[in-house]
Amino acid sequence: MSTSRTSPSRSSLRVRCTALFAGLTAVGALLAAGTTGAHAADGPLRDLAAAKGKVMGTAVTGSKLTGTYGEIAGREFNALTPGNAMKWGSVEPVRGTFDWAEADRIVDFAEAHGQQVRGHTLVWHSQNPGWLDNGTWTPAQLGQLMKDHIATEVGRYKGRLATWDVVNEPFNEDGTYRQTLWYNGLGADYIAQALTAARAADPAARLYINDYNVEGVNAKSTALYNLVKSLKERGVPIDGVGLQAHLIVGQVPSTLQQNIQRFADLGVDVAITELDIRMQLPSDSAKLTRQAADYKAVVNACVAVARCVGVTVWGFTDSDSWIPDTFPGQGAATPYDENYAPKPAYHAIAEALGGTTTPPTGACTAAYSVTSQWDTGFTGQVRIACTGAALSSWKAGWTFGAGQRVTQAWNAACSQSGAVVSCSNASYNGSVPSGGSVTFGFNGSWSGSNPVPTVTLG
Ligand code: 9MR
Repeated sequence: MSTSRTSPSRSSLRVRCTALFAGLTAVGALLAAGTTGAHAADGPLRDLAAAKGKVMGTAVTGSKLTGTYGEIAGREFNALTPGNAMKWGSVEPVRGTFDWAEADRIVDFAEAHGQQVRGHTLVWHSQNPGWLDNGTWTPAQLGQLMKDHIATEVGRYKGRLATWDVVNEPFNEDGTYRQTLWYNGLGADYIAQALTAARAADPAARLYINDYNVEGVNAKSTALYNLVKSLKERGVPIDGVGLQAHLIVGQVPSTLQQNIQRFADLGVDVAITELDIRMQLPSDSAKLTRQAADYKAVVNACVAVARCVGVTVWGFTDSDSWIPDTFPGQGAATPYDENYAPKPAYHAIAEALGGTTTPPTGACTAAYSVTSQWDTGFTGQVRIACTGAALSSWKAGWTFGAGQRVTQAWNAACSQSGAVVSCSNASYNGSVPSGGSVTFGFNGSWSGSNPVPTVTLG
């Protein structure tokens, strides 16, 4: 389970105001610009992805593959990953008693819709059956159990699955091996043994190691890198690495593309396997816009590297996401809302996959103006206005370029640290409806010059 990234993200719609009147000293001059985002007109995502030679997948729950959920899953995605249906605890809850119903349903659905299936997952420390977790096994018994499980499950779907997440989440955050049933019983070689068994069971399936918090260059991803390198050197069958990408709004690692590239340079494929980007609830248009930019950044990074085979979202609708149960107060992490309406993130994915954009349909803008100025002081104001979009709370920030300081503010709470000013709404004016506006003001000091800053709205 991916729970190590726990800090809540700050909502931060970035609305850049263009400096039309830099060096302004006159009264009433205006700076404004910015938008909540252009919408891609097109879809389905699977066609855009296919045109780029990429996979656009989603995790699914087999029992839900009817009605609107089924329509979207079939229409928009060219790959499916069973969210839970192929885990050991699902398929063999009682030793020797198998339940393939949901897994079969997903594979059948995928074949009927011309979709790949990513098998998930064979060897993991979580969601194992009780009989396995609670049993007492010699290393030999444990190794046999693992190989038999792989032979049974991979064998069942031989020739039908494109890919398997053979080993899931083998590392700790510091890059040491996670102490699991498998590691403790078999040592680190359980990974090579599992991959070898999977290759034997289905020589055509692409075999992956999959983990979370390995999206950027860090200790954990470097441990994974070193493992893949050594497996390749030893001739162990390893075809790819899965970067799960359970991310937080505003926190896409800046080294994502570089990290994808370094794995690709080892001669393996890379897939973004479980993408979701969570936020503190409630969502608002600013957070959703920032989330869209984050989705776009992730898809862009994959598109930019030839061996990145594609992106899978971990559930396509907020009504089918693991986030709210695991991170109370957080959610809205997927590209569709709970009522199956595409969110800005959906359009951002489409754009990153080469979809054409149409003019913005909604925008909130911030306009900074100096309303009066005297020898050492000035009065300024910022007007936030929305058209075709709305805000339920806001923050406006800027960096003064010439030593100005805010001395007093009204209709907002402002603080200044160095040159950086941050203002947030008062209790009574956080809401800016479509067609509405809010203005706050401040007094400031200046000397020499009083250039107009760029305002970021969030
Ligand atoms: O989405 C899965 C959720 O329904 C399960 O309750 C959870 C249990 O750990 O597993 C979720 O999927 C996980 C995936 O299999 C591996 N990476 C982390 C995912 C989120 O926990």
